[in-house]
Amino acid sequence: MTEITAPKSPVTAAEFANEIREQLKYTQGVTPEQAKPADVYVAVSAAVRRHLVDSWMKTQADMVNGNTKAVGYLSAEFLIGKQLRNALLNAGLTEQFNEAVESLGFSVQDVVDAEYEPGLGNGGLGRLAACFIDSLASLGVPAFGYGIQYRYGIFKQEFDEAGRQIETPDYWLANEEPWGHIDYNRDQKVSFGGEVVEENGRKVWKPAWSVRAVPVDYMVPGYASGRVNTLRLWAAKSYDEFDLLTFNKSEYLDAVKPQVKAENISKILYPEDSTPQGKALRLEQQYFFVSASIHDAIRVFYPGQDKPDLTTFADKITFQLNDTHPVIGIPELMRVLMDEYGYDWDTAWTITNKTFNYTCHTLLPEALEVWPSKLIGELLPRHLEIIEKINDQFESELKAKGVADETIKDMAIYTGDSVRMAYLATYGGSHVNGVAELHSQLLKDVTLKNFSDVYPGKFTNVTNGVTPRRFIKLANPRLSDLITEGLGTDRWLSDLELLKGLEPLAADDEFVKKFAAVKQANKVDFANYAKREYGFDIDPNTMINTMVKRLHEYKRQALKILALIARYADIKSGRLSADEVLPRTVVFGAKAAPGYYLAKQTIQLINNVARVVNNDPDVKGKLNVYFPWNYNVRLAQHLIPATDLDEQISQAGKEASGTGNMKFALNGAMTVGTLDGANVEIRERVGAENFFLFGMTVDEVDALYAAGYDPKKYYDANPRLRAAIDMVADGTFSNGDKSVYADLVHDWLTKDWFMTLADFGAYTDIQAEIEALYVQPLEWNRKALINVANSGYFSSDRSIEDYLERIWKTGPLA
Ligand code: 6GP
Repeated sequence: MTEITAPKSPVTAAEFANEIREQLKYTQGVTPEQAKPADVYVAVSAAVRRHLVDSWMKTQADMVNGNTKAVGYLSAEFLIGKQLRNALLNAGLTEQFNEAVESLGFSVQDVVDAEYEPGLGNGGLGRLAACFIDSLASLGVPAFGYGIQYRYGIFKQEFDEAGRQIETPDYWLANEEPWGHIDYNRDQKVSFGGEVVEENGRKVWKPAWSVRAVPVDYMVPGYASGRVNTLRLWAAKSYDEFDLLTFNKSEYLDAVKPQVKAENISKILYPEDSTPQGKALRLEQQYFFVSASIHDAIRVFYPGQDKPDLTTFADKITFQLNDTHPVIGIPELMRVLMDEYGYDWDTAWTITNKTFNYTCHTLLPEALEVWPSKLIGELLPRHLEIIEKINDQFESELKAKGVADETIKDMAIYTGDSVRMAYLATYGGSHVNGVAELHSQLLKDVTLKNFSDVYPGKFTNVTNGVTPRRFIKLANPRLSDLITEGLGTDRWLSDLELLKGLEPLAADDEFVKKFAAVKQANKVDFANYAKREYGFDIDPNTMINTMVKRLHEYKRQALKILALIARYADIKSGRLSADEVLPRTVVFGAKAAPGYYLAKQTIQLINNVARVVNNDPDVKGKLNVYFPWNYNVRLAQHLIPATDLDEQISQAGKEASGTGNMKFALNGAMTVGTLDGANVEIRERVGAENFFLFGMTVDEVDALYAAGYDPKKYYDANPRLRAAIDMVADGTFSNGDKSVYADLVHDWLTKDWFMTLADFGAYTDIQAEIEALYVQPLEWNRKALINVANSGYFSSDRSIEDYLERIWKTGPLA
């Protein structure tokens, strides 16, 4: 008997169809006959929201009235993906939806396709935030996600004829967006600029301009918890939309200037990943959402109180700073407590320190934000004063602890010229965590070493995780059914460690064959999807080998493409006869930051290698390369379940964690990877014999740097590497034009900052091992199944439980 615990809604499909009809009629004013799939999508979404609203209101009331501290997850990015399927799942309405929509004469696919994916994040950091709010709700922990409702999300990626990345705006709000509720009545005022004056011995900030922060609320339904939390994304509006006087002078554009200035703040998500962009607008954005959120929390937790007792603030809510982007919240809470509520410095500091915690998501020093003091001074003069004072206090504290003067200087939060946000976060909050064991260790040993020496107790680790609801249940229904069959229960959806129960089934050939059949069916589905969406002709009978992530040198897409070129050259030159070659389809997905030149060249190269390889009759059926543009959550949900082999090949010591690696392992892909980020923990759990490890370790990388790294040596020593690079240089992938990739080639041969060339040999060597296993489908799938069985640890539910215990010190609502 299979135990099913999935939520079930009390309504029947027929009743749900009636609810949809009502929405169509009363909200949208169309009959089912007039309706388009997009109308039905909006109607269904509104109907699902209605099913969630009671739980949502009750969760809020219990949160405010109870004694359970809430979590405020402050994040510049929430890459939430499409909402409909997830909301249906958690409301227990999936079956009713399928039937109801058909009974209204629509195809489920068309209705689901009508939803436009919000792109409110760049990559890992933003998707992690989305997984975390899902898990918080599913665990019944009261929480707010606080961020920005960008009008334009991450850019839409297209490729031009030459294979170059073209960025176009992602106007995701062009049509009705039924999930976010704009709450004009709970707005906040956020101010900027001006000066600080002394009045009656007190500092008073006289700002020069203000914007109106309007919350847009998204429900975050938990899975089988009966709880619905809130994702509150702020939109910037102007207080003076329109200047009539100017307009009447026929200066039409000038008349809307104030509106444009205000609305610019929430206009666009910075298309950055791991590198800062020193722009005033970015700091405005950060302050905008953090200030609004802090005031919002005070409003929520001390309703109707003019003089709330904010000494209890840290018992009401704990703020998690998702990387450095919201760190201006530390001086902001200090300011609010002192200037708006009259607390003294020490009291304010105690509250602030208890309220904030900081998660670092990088190891690249250049990704730790540093703001010019001048900019902060112009935009937020009072905050700069507070930061200076925090820095003074910090220095005295360090002196008292006997820290050497030189070290104190190295640790400065405020250097005179600039403010180091990671240092401010580390000192200003209670805890600092990295996102995988190795990463947290490197933070302590390298990136934030001085801080960890002085404040060892602040540092902890919470290894990332992903939500099994979206990334197994919704993305891979076949595997979900098989897991439920194998375990005899669907409880694994809220307790992913139960997957361990699948391990004995890896010895059962019949079960392994079913598992293999699931993968094969997913591959066929993906081939159809890729045909429909991109026009690709993918052969589902080849190995699907995937590398999807932001395009960054440290992630080393270059290693993959060079190895692929070497393979191509092997076949072309006859070194490998065509029948010796295991047929592979390599799929890339990646966006490059628009100003990141080498990353964009790499994209162009991948596209052109794809063009050449896919059109070469000599390798037909043996090697194919596809690069679906605009990688996003939707594509991930289709591609990950269909992947046989996943690439996690960053230079050791550079990828903080990775979360794609977890999604692939949980969906039964094998991984080829370096000892980096969470790969280390994945390998530990699934077993070294079930993971294709290659490449230098962190220590070996360091030693090679220290000894003086010369990439040219590797080029000279390895003929296959040389052949591959020469082909890039000689115009094979640029119609004979040698200039196209000259800079890329030059970088490889002279700098190669992330040691792609040094790891090339190890990477190409391990391919033989991979292919030897792949030709034994039963053994390959056995190992893939063992990966699934041992990856339950990588649920974001477990990550959240670790945060609750190690950092937030709170739990579910009673
Ligand atoms: C990313 C890290 O690069 C990735 O390794 C990690 O899995 C993810 O965060 C979630 O923790 N970092 C970013 O996206 C980023 O912008 C500043 O870091």
